Amino acid sequence: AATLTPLLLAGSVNATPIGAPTNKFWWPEQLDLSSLRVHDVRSNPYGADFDYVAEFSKVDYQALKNDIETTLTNSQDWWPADWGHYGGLMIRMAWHSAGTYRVHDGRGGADGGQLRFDPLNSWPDNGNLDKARRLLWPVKQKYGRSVSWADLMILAGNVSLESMGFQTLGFAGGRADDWEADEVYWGKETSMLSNEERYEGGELERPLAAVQMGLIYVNPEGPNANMDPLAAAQDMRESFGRMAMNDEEIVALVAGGHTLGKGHGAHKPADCVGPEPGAAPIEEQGFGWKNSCGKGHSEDTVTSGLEGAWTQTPTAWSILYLDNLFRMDWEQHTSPAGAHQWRPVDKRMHEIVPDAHIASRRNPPVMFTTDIALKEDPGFRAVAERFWKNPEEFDAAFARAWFKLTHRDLGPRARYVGPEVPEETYIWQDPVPEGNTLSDRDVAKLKKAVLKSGLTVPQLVRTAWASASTYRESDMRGGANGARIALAPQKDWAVNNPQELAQVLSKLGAIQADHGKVSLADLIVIGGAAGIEQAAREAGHKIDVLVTTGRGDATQEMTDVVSFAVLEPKADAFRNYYTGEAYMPPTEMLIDKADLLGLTIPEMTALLGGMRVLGANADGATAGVLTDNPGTLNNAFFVNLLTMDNEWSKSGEATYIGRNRATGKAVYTATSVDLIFGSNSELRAVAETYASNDGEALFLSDFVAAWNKVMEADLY
Ligand code: HEB
Repeated sequence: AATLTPLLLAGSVNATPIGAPTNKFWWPEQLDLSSLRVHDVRSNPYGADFDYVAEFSKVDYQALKNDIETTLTNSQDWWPADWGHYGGLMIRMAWHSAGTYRVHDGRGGADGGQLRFDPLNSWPDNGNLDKARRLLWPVKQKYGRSVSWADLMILAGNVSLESMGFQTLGFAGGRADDWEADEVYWGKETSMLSNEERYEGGELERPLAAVQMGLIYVNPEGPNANMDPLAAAQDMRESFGRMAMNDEEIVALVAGGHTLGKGHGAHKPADCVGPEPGAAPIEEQGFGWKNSCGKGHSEDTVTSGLEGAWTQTPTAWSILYLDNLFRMDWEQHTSPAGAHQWRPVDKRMHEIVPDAHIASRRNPPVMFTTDIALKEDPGFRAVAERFWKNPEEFDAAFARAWFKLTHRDLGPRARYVGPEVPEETYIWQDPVPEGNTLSDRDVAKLKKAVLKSGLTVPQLVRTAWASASTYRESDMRGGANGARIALAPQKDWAVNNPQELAQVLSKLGAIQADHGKVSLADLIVIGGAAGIEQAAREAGHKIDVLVTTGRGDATQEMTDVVSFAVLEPKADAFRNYYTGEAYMPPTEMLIDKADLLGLTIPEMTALLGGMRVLGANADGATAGVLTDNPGTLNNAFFVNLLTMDNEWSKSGEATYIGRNRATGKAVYTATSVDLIFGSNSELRAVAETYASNDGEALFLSDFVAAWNKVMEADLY
């Protein structure tokens, strides 16, 4: 009989042997399109038609919560619970699942259940959260497709809080699981827990929010472990600010979270702890950080290296965290793992905390430098003292901040599912009142009215795009619904040419008033559709751009100006717009925007080429308008980009000039986000399909479909 070769046994049957250089290695500067290809439905074992919301709606929610609650106190010998209760561990998992969220690009957060995948799965800050998920596996297994990991991790945090005596505001489900890691920029560093690359002139690089690679937010020992509570406070403000949290919310979250559970640093990590899950040997079966000291768990556990509980009752909700913080004086000391932390100066306090595993042992309460920051920083202190003296205020603030933390990236309330959705609306949910659905006849009438108003095709297209394209799939904020383009801060954004926008909106406003039933939000989209139909007619094509209606108009009071400011485009390749404030080069910002809009590579290509010939550039700029008849919807952009009749040369930082090869005459100008569709081999392949003689019909239908995808992205 044939025997398997050792090579096969070792599993070396990959298409690419380990370590073989990829295109990224050979040509690191090449534009990376991969973020537009992740989350392919082929990776989803439940298939394209799987409707998670429908599945979750059917769950016996109370039974699910009961099962989680039972798990919390059913201590397992392979990972015994501290004080017989897994609540602290689960709350930390929920917070780390949600806490990667960042406002600048809306990425990170609990949705998708990304904590299951590397890099997050293996980040040093997520140490031993692999155990938390494995403890929940029997519950996940029992409910299968009807509860996602993404929901389960957050719900486990809620049930833990409730089981320990805290009243939460509730829970909304609806986070469908991803099946692979998101492509997220987590920083340039090439080693964990370093930050040498992410500060420039003291400013944390956008869109990052964590101060070090591999941390959810900040270093518990202060910036670069400097043990300086005031400097730690600055880091906390910056990082939590990028999670949309203010002083009040920061204090509530940190004090509330550290009311429960403990840190783990029983031994020096170097002596005991094996590789993280991503690097662990196959027989570890997805676990990491195998601990070879003592029992390897319980009183020998090593996670962060910081050791100890903050309160005397770490499995019961209380005011003791703030009470301890303010009543006691704190001195630095070193954990058994060698980490720097704080304990009470008063030695009598060193035996007030029962040990998590050894009945005869008692320990001091501890604080980390980031906890001491709540006492030392004047801003934090004012809030913390108020909470300390008014425990009900503390409870209410923690409940609100916890709900926001864990639901912020789930998108608008329309996406919330389940029996525990709070009645109250919060401004961070970007509320939008309901609108009216219009008949086809109404829409047709409005399209005519808009075209008769004197508004031009570029104006209509630009305005609709400006309204809808703020949408980002990452946290489902922005979009056309609400017509916030007519409100501060959006109406004043440079990219929207405030003066022109005001004129367009006033004309549309008149039509809206005349009609009576249509919302401004719908009318803006109807205007865009009318403009596109008109431009297609100019090219001799009769097309019908369908419009879904029902959008409402938000008011200024419903709009958090500060929180909307982060949606301002510093670059928008589709409008050939780029500013020095963009945090990546133009072509990378193009991919980023396409990714945030949820576009595929063909959709991105068709949209950009279409927007150019429609003359939709910001401020009517002509770069990339590779057509002799702007305002005419055809495939001219692609034909004129790919033709060998023209030759391109650089004319500025990212601007180019195209000259006729025969006459030398300058015919077009363009930017790098135009020329990339001829230069990048994979984008060129798509551009060719639209430039071909049989490509115009395909282009038109792809353009309209992609356009509508953007217009409707925020309708749930
Ligand atoms: Fe936390 C724990 C840090 C915030 C909740 N913390 C923990 C630890 C650390 C930390 C280091 C330890 C871990 C171990 O195991 O070793 N935090 C931190 C920091 C911060 C925080 C730095 C910022 C400042 N937390 C937080 C928040 C929350 C929390 C916000 C919620 C809300 N934590 C928590 C808990 C715990 C912790 C619950 C416990 C866990 C257990 O028990 O296991």
